Amino acid sequence: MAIFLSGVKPTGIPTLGNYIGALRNFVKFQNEHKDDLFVFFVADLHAITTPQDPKELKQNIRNLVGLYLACGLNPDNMILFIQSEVSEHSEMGYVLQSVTYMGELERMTQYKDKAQKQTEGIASALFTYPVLMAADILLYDAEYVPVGDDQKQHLELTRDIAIRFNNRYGETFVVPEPLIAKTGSRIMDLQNPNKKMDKSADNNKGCIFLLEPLDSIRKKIKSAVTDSESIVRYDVENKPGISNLMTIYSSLTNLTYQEIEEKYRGIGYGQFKGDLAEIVVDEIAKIQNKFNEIINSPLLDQLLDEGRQKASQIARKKLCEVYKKVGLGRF
Ligand code: AQP
Repeated sequence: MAIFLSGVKPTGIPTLGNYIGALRNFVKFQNEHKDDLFVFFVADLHAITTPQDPKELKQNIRNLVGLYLACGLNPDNMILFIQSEVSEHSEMGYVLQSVTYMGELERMTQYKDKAQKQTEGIASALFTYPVLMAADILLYDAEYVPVGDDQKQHLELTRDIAIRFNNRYGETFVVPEPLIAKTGSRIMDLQNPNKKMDKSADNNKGCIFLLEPLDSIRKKIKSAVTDSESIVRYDVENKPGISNLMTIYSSLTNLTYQEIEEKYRGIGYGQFKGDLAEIVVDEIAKIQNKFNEIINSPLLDQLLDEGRQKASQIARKKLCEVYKKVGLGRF
């Protein structure tokens, strides 16, 4: 049985980028690998690496759990939990800091990007974030980690940490593989197609949120930045706006870029954007309907309680093995 693992930070309402780059793939992999185990969590400890309003954070955690299920995750072969409820994550993170070098963390591009945006000082947790992420993964012996393209560098560091630990203390960790989709692994902001669509972006106009009113979604897609050529053609370098919209189109319809180009040959951007708006709205409306059905159901807490228990059991065993190998305590 293989183990797949991934998480999402509750720093806001997940975006269409999170959906296409991550959540949707979780569901796809789960459907394709019914005999394997899927470990999914709400990465709330990661969320507080940048300032969060406590009330909003609480609400975002709940909403994210609802969205995980509304997007189609199947409780049958899944362990679903909230990261901060399984204390082994922080404990393992600390041990792994002892085999991670400052230079490695200084090279992380996400740290550099996010650090620049902090106006009231940079939390040291933002710097050590990738080590906690390594702990999240290595605690469960996860073989596969489905993520968007922006997490690739963190995954590489996780692999390096696992290999270094194994070399120093003996075979302990499974070295995980990232699973990054060929299309849609980096959905860009609709107003600034050179920047990733971020759920905590300063300007929301270029971001589509999964719980946003459908009309607002239509408007955002119709006013997405494109170019003056008015030819639907995939060319990231010269036409980043339309190429990003084509990526969204392709991800949600499975049409290739060539098929989309043929379909819209001789037709302007207006028709293309109108069609895309309806495709996105159809997909998100289904998620919102399901979300509204389940968000107040006791099933959520039931799943989270069970998830916490199962996750703790696996994580505690791994943590004890690590403490023993490192020589800590009386193990
Ligand atoms: N724009 C994106 N396109 C494709 N995939 C994306 N992911 C995030 N943004 C895009 C993938 O979603 C998963 C969960 O991400 P996360 O919330 O844990 O952290 P993030 O990568 O930092 O995402 P955000 O939305 O940009 O959050 P904020 O604004 O809070 O920093 C990951 O697999 C990620 O790759």
